[in-house]
Amino acid sequence: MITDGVWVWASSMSPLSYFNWGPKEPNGQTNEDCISVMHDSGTWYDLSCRAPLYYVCERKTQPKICTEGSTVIG
Ligand SMILES: [Ca+2]
Repeated sequence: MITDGVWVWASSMSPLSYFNWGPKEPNGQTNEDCISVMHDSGTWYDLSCRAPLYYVCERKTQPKICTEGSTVIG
């Protein structure tokens, strides 16, 4: 996070377009500027960037390829 309340990817500084905050998160105001993922629920929480953590990889989304007769639902 560079600006309070604006979450960005570290590599590109582009804003995140998806969030999966856990209950009562984010709650760190100016003290918790990084995001981690709960291993059991997959929900997110903000925390200090000084905490040693594993990293998350970015990847491009794959184009949705549908065969004839199928429907995209998500
Ligand atoms: Ca937090």
